[in-house]
Amino acid sequence: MALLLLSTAERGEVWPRVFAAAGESIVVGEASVAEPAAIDHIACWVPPQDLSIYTGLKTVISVGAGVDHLPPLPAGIALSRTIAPGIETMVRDWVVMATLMAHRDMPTYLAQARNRLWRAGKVMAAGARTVGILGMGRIGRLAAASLGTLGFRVRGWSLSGTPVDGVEMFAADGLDSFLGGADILVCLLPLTGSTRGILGEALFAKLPQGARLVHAGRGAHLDMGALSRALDSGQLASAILDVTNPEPLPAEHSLWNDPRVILTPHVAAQTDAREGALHALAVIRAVREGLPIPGLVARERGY
Ligand code: NDP
Ligand code: OXD
Repeated sequence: MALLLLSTAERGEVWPRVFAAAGESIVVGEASVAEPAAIDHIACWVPPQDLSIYTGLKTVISVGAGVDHLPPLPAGIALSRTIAPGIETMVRDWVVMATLMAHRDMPTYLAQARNRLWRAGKVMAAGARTVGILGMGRIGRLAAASLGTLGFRVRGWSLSGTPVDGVEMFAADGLDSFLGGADILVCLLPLTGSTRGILGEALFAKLPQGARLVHAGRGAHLDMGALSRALDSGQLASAILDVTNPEPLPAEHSLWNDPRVILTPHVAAQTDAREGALHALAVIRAVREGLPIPGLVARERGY
């Protein structure tokens, strides 16, 4: 039995070495599959068109943290998302960077610098602002801890509202109260049926006037038209986005030239090739030994 890897050239070089050292079998690329029935795991971003030929398939492993890009899988095939320390710390770092940039008015100062304009605004201490994090999972909790260390007040919103040390937590039904005190709103939600389009007009209207948006979740969380309108009305002061809707953002899109917006091209994190391979090995061993599968996605919740 073997894992089939459908991914980048770099992973295609690194994974076979990691698998060989662990004594596990791997096939790289569908063209190299001699016997489809011998494939019991597939690691990919884009899965094969026809999964039905892999009659022994037990798991599909997303090579990233998200799984929203994958189609629904047939019953009996488990879905695992990659759990890798590098993904989590990279996104944490991007969120800390973007939150500090939003807090210290960097969109304004970058735009001023392009026009050789020397004009100082009021500077506020981190403790004067509350950061509200939508999605307090593995990455949200890590970001909250770092932002708290920098002196920000931090509040978090999750489905369950599970308590987190040092964070004022709100459960799903507490969204309005959560938003009312979020001077900087950070989105770290997974994209599911319940969160698609959540960053829209109604949500922006519940934030304090002049709030700032930091978004590293998924492009489809965001209503881009509502964002432009909220920036124009002053309801939002700025937005720092790693993800857009669509991606890539079309060259003619108005946000490219909007002085209140900073864009990065979905680079908050990239899965390290070795860490991804180690996650896949952990999945293979767990399945073989009947243990809980690392990164298992709950089908009914979608994350
Ligand atoms: P987790 O699954 O660990 O956490 C998800 C969090 O979202 C949990 O706190 C969960 O609540 C909460 N949540 C889910 N659905 C809802 C809902 N309907 N209402 C309220 N809260 C909800 O995910 P990660 O922290 O690992 O990753 C989060 C996302 O970050 C990924 O899904 C991906 O979209 C994005 N990402 C982006 C990257 C980039 O490069 N831009 C890189 C990596 C990830 P509860 O705690 O109650 O379960
Ligand atoms: C991921 C991503 O989900 O890169 O890992 O967005």
